[in-house]
Amino acid sequence: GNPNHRSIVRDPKDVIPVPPTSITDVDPTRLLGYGADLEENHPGYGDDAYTQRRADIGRAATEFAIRVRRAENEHESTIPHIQYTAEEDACWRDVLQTIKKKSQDLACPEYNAGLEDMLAALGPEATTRVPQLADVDKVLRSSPGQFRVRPVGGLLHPRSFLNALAFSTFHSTQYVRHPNEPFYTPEPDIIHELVGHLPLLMNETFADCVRHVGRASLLAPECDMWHLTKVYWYTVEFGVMHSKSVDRPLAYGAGVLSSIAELDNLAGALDNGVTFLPLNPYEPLPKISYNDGVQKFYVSVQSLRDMERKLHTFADFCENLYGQGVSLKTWRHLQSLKN
Ligand code: NLE
Ligand code: FE2
Repeated sequence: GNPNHRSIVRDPKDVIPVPPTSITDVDPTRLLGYGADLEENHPGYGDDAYTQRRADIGRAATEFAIRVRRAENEHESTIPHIQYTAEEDACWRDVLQTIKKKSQDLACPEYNAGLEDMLAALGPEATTRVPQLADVDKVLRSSPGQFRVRPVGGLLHPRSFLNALAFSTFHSTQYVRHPNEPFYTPEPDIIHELVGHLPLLMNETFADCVRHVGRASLLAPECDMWHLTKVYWYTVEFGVMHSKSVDRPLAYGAGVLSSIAELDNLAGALDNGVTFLPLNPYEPLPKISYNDGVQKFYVSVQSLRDMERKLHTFADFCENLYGQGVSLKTWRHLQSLKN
């Protein structure tokens, strides 16, 4: 018989789910990552007051999500208002100051423009006090990127997180990182969202890239979810841009932009022999490790346009494949049998 026949038998994890048809279908309550007690590698581990504060702010986001889903009417004015403490404001001020300086040389120009526009739209208070997510949401909605934010209590389940991107919705945490380690935190916090993600989401081309990743995930079978999470991770979180006209890589990924330690790592990357891989979303990507310090390699694109073209084609490809009931994993397997 044909030896290829056996390999076509479907894994149950290949099954295509019922996709959400609007943002209301996307569940923001399934959290991954740090639990109620944090873990040993978290700077807030063992600090009961910090752990409590983080949990309280996170719970407000989850309660918001439940209210909204019940009402089926999501409005920006209902995003919880957080009364940030003087210590939290100081942490924001210090990180923002340092990143504004470093990003001049280390971030892509579209990021620097986005950060400036976002801060200008928020007003002078934004540089001294942690901006409210509700205010940032208004600014983003009326920017060329047309994104909106939804509060979330922590690291969201990949399917919910990626699906929401297809509906131009970015889930954002609201608690602030631990004050003892302002330069690097292992999980998303509001500084990471505000300084890392939201400035570039004002840019239409970048916002399109993010929507493409979301679109690729809508019909994805379970067995491809982790791969798509990696596509997101190595672009939107940790991607760098290496254009032919600039002699060094510039950050556009939020995890690099929101962390002074990551920016310094990127600054020394060329001298330290750090590897750069060109973006190829079709092939397996390296294992994600994000809570053990700075990146050991970066995935690069030439420009936002270059990335937009690649991710657009990739999302079309995924939609088509999934529409036929085939996973990327199975597709790769069939390709390898042909060769
Ligand atoms: N390491 C980043 C920072 O310190 O801002 C956060 C990464 C979240 C995935
Ligand atoms: Fe992030």
